[in-house]
Amino acid sequence: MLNSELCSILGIEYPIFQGGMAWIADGKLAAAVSEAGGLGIISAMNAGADYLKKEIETARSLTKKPFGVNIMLMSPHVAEVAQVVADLKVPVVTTGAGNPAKFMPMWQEAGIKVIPVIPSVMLAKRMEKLGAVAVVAEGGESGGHIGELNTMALVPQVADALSIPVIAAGGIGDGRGIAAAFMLGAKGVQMGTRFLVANECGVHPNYKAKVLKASDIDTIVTGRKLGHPVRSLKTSFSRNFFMKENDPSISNEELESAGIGALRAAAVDGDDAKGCFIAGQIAGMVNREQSAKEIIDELVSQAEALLKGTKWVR
Ligand code: TUI
Repeated sequence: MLNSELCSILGIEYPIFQGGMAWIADGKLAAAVSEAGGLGIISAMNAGADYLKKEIETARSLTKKPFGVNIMLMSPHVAEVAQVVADLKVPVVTTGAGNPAKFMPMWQEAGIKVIPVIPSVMLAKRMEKLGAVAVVAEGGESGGHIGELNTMALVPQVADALSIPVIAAGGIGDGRGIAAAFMLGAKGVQMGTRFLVANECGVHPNYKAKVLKASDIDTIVTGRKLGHPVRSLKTSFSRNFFMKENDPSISNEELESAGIGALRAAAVDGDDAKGCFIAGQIAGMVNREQSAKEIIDELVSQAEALLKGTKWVR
């Protein structure tokens, strides 16, 4: 059985996280992944306290196993959702798109295991010092907000610098990616795009169809000029955004306003013209819909076959 110290730290069967995809990863998807033995993660995204409380309740009604909440630190509601996870004592909190330092004492007091997503060694070291139980090292192959480094370079450097476990994310689509991540020093993986097409994922059908159809070169990074690069599928919206970014007559304010609501338009409405369909570079490997359990079982059996004879399979 595929296993690492992450499993005993978190009380999960397999060291596989489902990424906290904004507007996509809800209580139902998180519960399905946790039930299958991984760690399901609810995205608090840009919503307020009421949305998050409802999704946590849903997850708790569907599974007794541990699950996590991802807090997007650029959310306008970050303070209130940070309080909700503390009040409801969710087992695990992951954070993204910023430095969670100011919330960590409150979460730790509530007994929450904090696992920040980090794009660099410097931030990883800071998080370890502040008491993070692990970090997710996310490379630029991933969908969404990305840093400078890719997974192949980032993961071993973070693993060398820390004594807490490192979870690799970005560019992992199957058991080969998991085995490779372990070879780079990771003790677990986080995957988003692969779980986006899970049967239990309630994202708009147009979104799933786009991921299923995507090839290796179908993602693009926009937002570099604004200081927050985001990887998404090539669509009329993202190509248009990319063109605007490279047009000096268009201001940053105008660009920012073009991006508002784009994640929701993709995930909830499946809107081709206004939506930002976030996905990672492995979208080209995701070609069929499966249940969360089928995905986890397949990943585990592929990774076990490759890692047989190592200490990660016992
Ligand atoms: O956060 C993500 N992926 C995301 S967030 C998102 S929603 C969004 N909305 C508006 C603008 C941008 C994004 C969609 N996808 N992944 C985790 C991640 N965190 N990647 C990179 C980082 C990160 C970047 C800088 C973490 C910390 C950080 O720290 C800078 C600092 O403040 O020191």
